[in-house]
Amino acid sequence: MFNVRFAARMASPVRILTAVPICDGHDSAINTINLEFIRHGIEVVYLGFHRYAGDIVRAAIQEDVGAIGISSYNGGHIDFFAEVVRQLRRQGAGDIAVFGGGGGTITPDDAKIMQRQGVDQIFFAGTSLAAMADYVRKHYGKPRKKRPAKSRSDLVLARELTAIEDAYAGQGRLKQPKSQKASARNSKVIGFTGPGGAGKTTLIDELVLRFLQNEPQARIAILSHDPSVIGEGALLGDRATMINSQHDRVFMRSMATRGQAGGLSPATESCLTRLTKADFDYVIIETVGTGQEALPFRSKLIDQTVLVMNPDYGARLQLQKIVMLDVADIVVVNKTDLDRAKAALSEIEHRLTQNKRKQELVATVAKRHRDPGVDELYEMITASSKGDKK
Ligand code: B12
Repeated sequence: MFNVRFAARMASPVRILTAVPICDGHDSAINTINLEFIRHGIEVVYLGFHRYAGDIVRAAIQEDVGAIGISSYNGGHIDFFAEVVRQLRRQGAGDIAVFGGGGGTITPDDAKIMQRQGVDQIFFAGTSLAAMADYVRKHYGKPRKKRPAKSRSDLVLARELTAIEDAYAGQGRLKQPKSQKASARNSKVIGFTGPGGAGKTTLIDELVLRFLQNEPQARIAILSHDPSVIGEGALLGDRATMINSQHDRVFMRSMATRGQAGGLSPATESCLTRLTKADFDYVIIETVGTGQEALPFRSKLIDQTVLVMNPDYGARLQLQKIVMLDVADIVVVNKTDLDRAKAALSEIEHRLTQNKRKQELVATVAKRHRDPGVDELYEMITASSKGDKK
């Protein structure tokens, strides 16, 4: 199913996480720097601006990055960077380096204090983008050591997912831990796909909020995909949209497609297998924005598929060409606050009747808090999970 022969020729890119601290909206510097890192073959998980130290540390652990790059202009850099270092160490992830910059707001004297507190490197105004990218590639791309088995479960799981991705990149052997083979499958798996810009990530984030609120013990895993060319960098930016999913009961992993067409990565199936053996009640997979021909969910592990569409798909005839409309269990028309929504819903409903199988259609406005359409979608997903969970 996966193009392993092709995948075996690529190498795992250097992987870092970048973010802007709480009470700081200066994101234009980090946006520019992210692009430069990507151009230099680095995979960048971008968490966004106005982020708590705890959110940054949780994300860095789950994403198993080599380093965290923080761009700080709000004047609180000495305490904030130190807090990130402290939390990493407290959680057994002191091997993740912390670096960053903030133009003239971080003075050389501040940087000395920060380095004494465990920060690896501060870049000052005037440093070239290429010099920073070179530094990252040189210092944060070393192969990471296995975490001791007694470490926190997120730490161990995150590194196992890295081992799986590395194996597909031809950098290691894929060894299934014994406990994995023995344990039964625990999770319901839901696959989300649809064209870019339909609002998949926002919709998933709103659904996660409902899982967290209605199921106080539930744990959720998200495997989120962004496109990348084989052996090159990628911007893994879905976390920047995820607000509710910054939560201790949510384990999120951003994956680059690393050259594979169709919406998923060569390593997705194996990572999914691993996640379904962990203690998650739900595993959500989000594909990259897909085209008309995409049928990304062929895995037997996926229990339910959701196609998320935008009402602006063009002429009615276009619907005949979208193959996911034939196979999706649930079709969501998101952004139904747009003018064309009523017509789109009626056209899609008509299109689905041709399939002569049970498919649900739901209208949502995911960007709206407490949207009744998202409530309905949540009910559809959880209603079937009660009987279908394997
Ligand atoms: C652009 C800008 C804005 C834009 C921000 C747009 C955006 N979306 O980012 C706007 C106009 C919105 C803005 C608003 C404000 N700003 Co302003 N802003 C700036 C400005 C002019 C440039 C910052 C910048 O983007 N630099 C571009 C980067 C690429 O270059 P650099 O800063 O030199 O950084 C180098 C390195 O440090 C490194 N680097 C930086 N980050 C990172 C991260 C990593 C991982 C790495 C590896 C390297 C790295 O990259 C560069 C290499 O050469 C600075 C002044 C200045 N000249 O620095 C003020 C400045 C940061 N702003 C300031 C202030 C006060 C504000 C406001 C509070 C103003 C107000 N009262 O409303 C608001 C707050 C907004 C908010 N929500 O947080 C102050 C901060 C003072 C302080 N902390 O003590 C500054 C210093 C201006 C000043 N002299 O007073 N701002």
